[in-house]
Amino acid sequence: MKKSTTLLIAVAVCMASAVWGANAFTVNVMVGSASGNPSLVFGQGTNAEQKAFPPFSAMFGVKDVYLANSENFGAEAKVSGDFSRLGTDIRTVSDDNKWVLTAATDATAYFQFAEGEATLYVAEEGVDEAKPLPGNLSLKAGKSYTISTRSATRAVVPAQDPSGQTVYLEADASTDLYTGKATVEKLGSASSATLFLTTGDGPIYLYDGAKYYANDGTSGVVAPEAGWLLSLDATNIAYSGDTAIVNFASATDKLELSATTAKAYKPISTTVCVNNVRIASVNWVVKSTGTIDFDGNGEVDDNDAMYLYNYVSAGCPTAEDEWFTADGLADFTFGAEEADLEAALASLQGNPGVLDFDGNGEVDDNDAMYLYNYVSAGCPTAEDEWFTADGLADFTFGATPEELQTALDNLRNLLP
Ligand SMILES: [Ca+2]
Ligand SMILES: [Ca+2]
Repeated sequence: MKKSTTLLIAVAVCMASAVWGANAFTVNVMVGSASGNPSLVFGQGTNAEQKAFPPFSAMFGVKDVYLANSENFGAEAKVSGDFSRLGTDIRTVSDDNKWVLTAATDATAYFQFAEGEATLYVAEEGVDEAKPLPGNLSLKAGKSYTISTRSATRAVVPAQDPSGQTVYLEADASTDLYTGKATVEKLGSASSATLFLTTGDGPIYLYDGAKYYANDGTSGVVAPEAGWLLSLDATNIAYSGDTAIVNFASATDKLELSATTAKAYKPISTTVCVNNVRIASVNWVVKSTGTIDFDGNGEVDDNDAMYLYNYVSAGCPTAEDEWFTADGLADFTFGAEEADLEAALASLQGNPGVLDFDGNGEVDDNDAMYLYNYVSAGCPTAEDEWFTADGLADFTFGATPEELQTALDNLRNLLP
């Protein structure tokens, strides 16, 4: 009985492969907004190596990860093979391939095919059934989501927590910049390392404690005004393109790195190699708390304000409240299509914490009106000094000056 069952399954799998075949494709993953640069790219069977732009999540292959990159996993290498997949994509076209997405904070991920197409399914950790991968997916912090071309796929729990390789930069209130630190263990007694730096946008400068180095090979003592600043205890930095060769300044077995940037810059990734062995990849990410561009069209406008108004009016229904559908967000909006409404609902339900703009512990009419007033004023930033917290007060009830100020600070931080 057991044998025949096995045989039946084997035949069914072969037939499925023969009928459907497996396609080459790549998918762009945008986090927090459907527009702009992808944060990640995954796929299979593509020729070009994809640069990794890891945000606060990391996607890596499971099936062939150790085989395809075995040369990167010497016995001394201290990183999991999983991570090497970030930059190289899965080359083998196979229905057995899986990609595991994990999130360190609640977020909405948007998926768009960049090349080819395939029918994809997603299985959430702790949920038995896989479902067709939607155009946008609400990710819950700490969960893993396994994407596959197989409808019967089960969620894979990653062997290594990718968040351990990601540094979330925290806001420094005194400078309005974001900062974070990482420690990389050096390999043996090596005295130098090669750093590979990748970024979605914005320049990266290196700082050795005395001089600033730019990637055109120049250096100076004046701090750069914009971009990423990466400090490290190194000397004799030779920085060109996206590669820097550095000598360790101290003989300790650790390399200390710290990064500073402004909110506007997308995540960067630092890969440290010693003697041609990758010893660590650190992803530097400005801590994201969500967005008020609920439909992900790249703008915060009247529609976003009305989605929230309608959502609050309906009592902030969660994903479990199946009576509430995306159409329930449509009142008073203009030109919002079904996809916009669905994206907005996913965003609203996926990031409930950020909607309590005034921090009074509830998402209520006042929060909806702050956003309405803020959008009506043209979403003024901190540079627009003419706009003060009082400008959020219209149509609210009982909002204190402190709550209005908290709401304004939060709304400014949530601009895309
Ligand atoms: Ca929008
Ligand atoms: Ca509130």
